[in-house]
Amino acid sequence: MNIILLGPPGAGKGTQAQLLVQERDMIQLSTGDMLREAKDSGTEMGKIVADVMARGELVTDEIVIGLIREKLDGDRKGGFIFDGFPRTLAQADALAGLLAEKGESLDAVIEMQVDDETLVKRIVNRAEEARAAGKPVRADDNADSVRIRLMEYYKKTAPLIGYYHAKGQLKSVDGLGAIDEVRGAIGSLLG
Ligand code: B4P
Repeated sequence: MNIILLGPPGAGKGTQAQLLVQERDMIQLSTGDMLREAKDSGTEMGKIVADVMARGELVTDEIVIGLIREKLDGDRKGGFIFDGFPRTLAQADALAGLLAEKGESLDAVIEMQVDDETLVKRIVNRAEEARAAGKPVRADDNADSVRIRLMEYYKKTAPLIGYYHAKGQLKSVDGLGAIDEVRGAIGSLLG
């Protein structure tokens, strides 16, 4: 099974992807995690993406598609969870091509619906919790970056909802409940 978790920043894509990994032995492909890893390891690519991410903007399609292409060559176990990818129509087209090359297809695109006020609260809360625990705070978890992340989402990523709806692959869940409730809703959709 290959699925996409689609939704605005802070919708809980990463949170639910990790639960699916535990329950279904799937492989989580989080472009956000891959980019943060590149940034922390100080590679050339990491230097290029660090400022873009801190501002809350999207990294170029070329870089992100390259990262996903490499991972699709690896182990697939119970299938892939695309977490935070695709985020543009160009990325969605690229993913369809990459999967077709491997004789694979998408089983579902799960759109996680959460209102803007809750998203901002969750992200600010994550920053506060990290600070209180003496842990590093994500460079993009601040009010200015969150505003830009939301603008980027509505401009570039939200059109994917119509794109996948037209293909008959879109399923939506209410992402407002507690983590366990959202997990249950996704589980029911996937069967
Ligand atoms: P991501 O790492 O994908 O981060 P995100 O969208 O902000 O988070 P997510 O929805 O996974 O929320 P999470 O579970 O963490 O992207 C970061 C940046 O990387 C982007 O802005 C961009 O610059 C770049 N990037 C990534 N992919 C890209 C792509 N394909 N193309 C271009 N650029 C790309 O949850 C957030 C918080 O809410 C957590 O604290 C969590 O504990 C909490 N939470 C989750 N579910 C909850 C629930 N049900 N109730 C209460 N709290 C909940």
